[in-house]
This record gives sequence, structure tokens and C-alpha cells, in this order.
Amino acid sequence: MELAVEVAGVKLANPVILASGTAGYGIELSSLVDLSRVGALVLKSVTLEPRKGNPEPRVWETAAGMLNSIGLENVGVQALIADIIPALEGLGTPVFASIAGDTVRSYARLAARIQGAGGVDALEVNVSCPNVEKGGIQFGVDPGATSAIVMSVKENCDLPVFVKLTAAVADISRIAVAAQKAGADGLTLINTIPGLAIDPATRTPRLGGVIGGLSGPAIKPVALKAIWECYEATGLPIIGGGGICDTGDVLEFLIAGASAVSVGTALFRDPGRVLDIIDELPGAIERAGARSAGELTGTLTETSR
Ligand code: RRO
Repeated sequence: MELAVEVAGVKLANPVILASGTAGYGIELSSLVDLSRVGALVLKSVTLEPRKGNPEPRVWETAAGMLNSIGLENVGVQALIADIIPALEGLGTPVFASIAGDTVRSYARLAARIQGAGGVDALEVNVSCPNVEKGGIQFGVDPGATSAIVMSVKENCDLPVFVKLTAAVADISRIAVAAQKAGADGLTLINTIPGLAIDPATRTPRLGGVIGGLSGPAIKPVALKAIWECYEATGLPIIGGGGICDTGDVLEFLIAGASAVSVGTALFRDPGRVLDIIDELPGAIERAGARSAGELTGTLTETSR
């Protein structure tokens, strides 16, 4: 059984990746998960300067998912380059750095800094964070802004560029096509979906940042639809995620059009789950009648529509 896949030139030993934000900078999880066994590690998004993030509480469990309002807390690109990336060298697992800016220029500068430092296999360009006042999802709902950011990143780095999009738009394929025309090498789908939880006793929001991003099984159908639409519209390699908990979910994401998948919220319940999924994947692919993970990508059969 062939589990290895290649996404935009990045070779992965298996298609199961740790989603940005849910594995910190990798080091935090390393005592719980053998990081050398996952397909790749996507680091928490970084900005040009360190950020403290949003007021607490920052997470709230919902029916079949959770809301987060971290607010892009991160160590900043300098610490990423000086401390984090060197510590991950030798792991043998591909590392994706994720960048988030509040201007087109800040994305370009982040890309150039990371490219210059080395030690990273690909860039994820986050244009879909729901928890910041400036930038984030405001860029990702706008094809023009997405295009300008991708172009500036591509001009400043040679790494494969994956653009992380939001599904909180009427037609995600429009944004995906804009990213593709601007030079994106791949897509990461989907970021969390903006939501609100309320304490009826106090009539106050459950999160300090008021609004949060919904993740987990609650958003899986939304993610599958987004992946399918973007795969059909662009044919770009897609890292798909949103509520993946087991191998059945992985198969659905591959069939919808993903070349690799990311596990995120499931890690909070059981960090070891991701390795179980990797172990169980060969049997699941075989039972689906395929000989490799790649063979399943984009094989959705429409019986009637
Ligand atoms: O830090 C966050 O609050 C955050 C980010 Br940058 C993101 O892209 N998605 C999310 O759900 N939370």
C-alpha cells in the first residue's frame, strides 16, 4: 500500500498532516506524538512582530466541535527562525511555516524572511484567520486582496505556497481561482468558520474575543464541499481538513479532491489519534478498492445532480 504523496513538489511519507495552530510549533506536542511519523507539520501562523492574542477565555466546546479565539498569539517571525525551525531540523518530517499579515507588504516581508532562513519545506499563507481586527479573513473573502498577497509572496520566495482559505464566502472557488492565477501552488482548506457562543445566564459571550472560529466535526460537510468545488475549479493540490477524526473521514476528504489531509481539533481530545489514523489508513484504502492514497484524490462520482 502506497501512503506516500507529493503535494506541490513536497514529498510526504503519508498524507496525514498536523493542522496549523493545533500543534503549536511542534515542540509542545513532541512528548505526546512521535512527530517523525506524521506526513508534515504545519506551524502556528506567525506575524512580523510577536502578538499576545485575545483576552481569555479563548476556547469553548460546542456540539460536535469547538470555538477558538486565540487572536493570532505567536512568537513572531524572528523567534520562529532563530529558535523553532532549528529545533525541528533532524525530525525528518516536512515543515510548513504559516504566515499572517495585516498588509500585503507584511506578507511579502514574512515570506522573504522565512525563505532567507531556510529549514522550511513550504509556506502556508493564512488569509482566513477569523480572530483579528485587521487582515485575516477580510483578505480571504476578497479575490483582489488574496491575489495581491499571493503575488507578493511568490515574488519574495521560491518555496511552494499553499493559500489557506475560508469557506465563509458565497463562492470559494472564485477566491481559489484568484489565488491560482496569482501563482499559488496549492490550497489549504478550510480555516475555522466564524461563530458565537453565549452564556444565557449572564447574556455575555463565552469567549473573551466575542467571536471565535468553529472547528471539529460540525464543519466537516462545509469543508468537503469547499474542497470539491476548489478541486473542480482549479485542479490545484489541496490539503483538506475540518473535523477529521478517523480514516473514514480521511477517505471522504481524499475523494472530494484533497491530496493530503490535516488533523486539528481531534488532537485536543487525543493527541495520539493522529498516529492511529496513519496506522489504520492502509487497511481503509484497501477496503475502498484503491492501491494508494493518491489514487483516491478527486474521485467523487456524481450519480445525479
Ligand atoms: O489565532 C487564531 O485565533 C486563529 C487563527 Br490565526 C486561524 O487562522 N484560525 C483560527 O481558528 N484561529
